[in-house]
Amino acid sequence: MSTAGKVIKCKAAVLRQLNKPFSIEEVEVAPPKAHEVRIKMVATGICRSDDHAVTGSIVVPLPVILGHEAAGIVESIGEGVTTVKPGDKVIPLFTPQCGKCRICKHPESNFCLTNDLGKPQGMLLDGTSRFTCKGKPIHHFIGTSTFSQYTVVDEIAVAKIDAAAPLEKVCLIGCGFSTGYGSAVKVAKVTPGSTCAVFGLGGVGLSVIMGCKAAGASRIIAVDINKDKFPKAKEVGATECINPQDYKKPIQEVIQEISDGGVDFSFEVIGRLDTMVASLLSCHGACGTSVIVGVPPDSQSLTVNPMLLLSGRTWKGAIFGGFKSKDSVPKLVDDFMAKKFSLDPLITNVLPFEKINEGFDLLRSGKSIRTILTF
Ligand code: COD
Ligand code: ZN
Ligand code: ZN
Repeated sequence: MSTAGKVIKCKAAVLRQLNKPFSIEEVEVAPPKAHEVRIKMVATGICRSDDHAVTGSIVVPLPVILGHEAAGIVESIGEGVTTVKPGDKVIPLFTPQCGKCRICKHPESNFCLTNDLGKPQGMLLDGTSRFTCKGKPIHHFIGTSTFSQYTVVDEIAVAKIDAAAPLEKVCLIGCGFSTGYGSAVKVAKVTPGSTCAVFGLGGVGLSVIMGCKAAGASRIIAVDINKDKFPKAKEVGATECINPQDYKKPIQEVIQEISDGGVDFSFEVIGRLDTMVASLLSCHGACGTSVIVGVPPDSQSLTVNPMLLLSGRTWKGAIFGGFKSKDSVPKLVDDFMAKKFSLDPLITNVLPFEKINEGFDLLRSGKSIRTILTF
């Protein structure tokens, strides 16, 4: 029996209080309104940013259904939807692409003005929620809310992908992989033969390494305080791995010494102010480019000496690897299907959705790269 046009009752992981486990609750998911799409979730990754929302270092309105790195199948569509249809395999897009705003029209930028990342409202574009629990509204999370058996997203926040794609793998293209890979190939524009340094070897940092390698970097220096991350970093392309705790001097001095004054491209993929400065100083003062990938805890800021940039450095950052999401996600899935990169090294654990709290424990203990929850 078709569920189109009807309210769907299903299970979702609801966060009601900061720093508390998720509770699996029955929620009601309203049918999609005009220009919206209801999706049956098949697989979702657990990203560090979801955990940042749990701890409050990313501030979002509660109660909320988190999750933003996922893949699923369209269950039904609202009026006027033309780019997806029921049965299509799709990836939700936490950075939407409206195609109309100044940023979408800009050839290089991707941070569409309709995004809900800066000052999150926790609602769909029309300012309302499609989720209720016992009649009370639950907030959306960056327009995606994938920790639910069903979710509703705006049409500008969903991309149709290859019908043959394995959803339990390509879900990572919804955030971690693309964020890292794009930071190397699209934001930094890593050049063949160059030297790179990557700070932080979680799922996103490893994806940066894959991007550096794909772009032809000849040296990739991987930096982490957890040496257990080194074997995997080498597997995906790091040529050397260093632990700042093994040195008395600051890590940027170590990197400058081993790279003739500084690397060509450096990446901060941790989300800490001190490592953003260390990463900046690790790239060459006259010709280096440093990219910020991590988001620091809410409202923290940095003071830097302008001379660090006047000497010729470039300092930049981007969300979602600089990719225009609706255009790029289907192409990244095609590249995955054509075996241009592998997602297997990023997937360390697969758990049923109900074990979401176990998945977060694995992330917090540093034991997992990515846990995929399957529905
Ligand atoms: N020095 C070196 N390494 C460190 C340090 C330190 N002081 N502190 C922690 N680390 C290492 C950890 O051991 C770990 O290996 C790694 O840094 C971080 O990895 P994860 O697994 O915690 O995180 P990822 O890879 O899943 O995500 C990292 C981001 C920085 C990308 C993420 O936390 C973030 O800030 N995302 C926001 C960026 C974004 O695009 N957000 C939108 C949706 S994600
Ligand atoms: Zn993420
Ligand atoms: Zn836009």
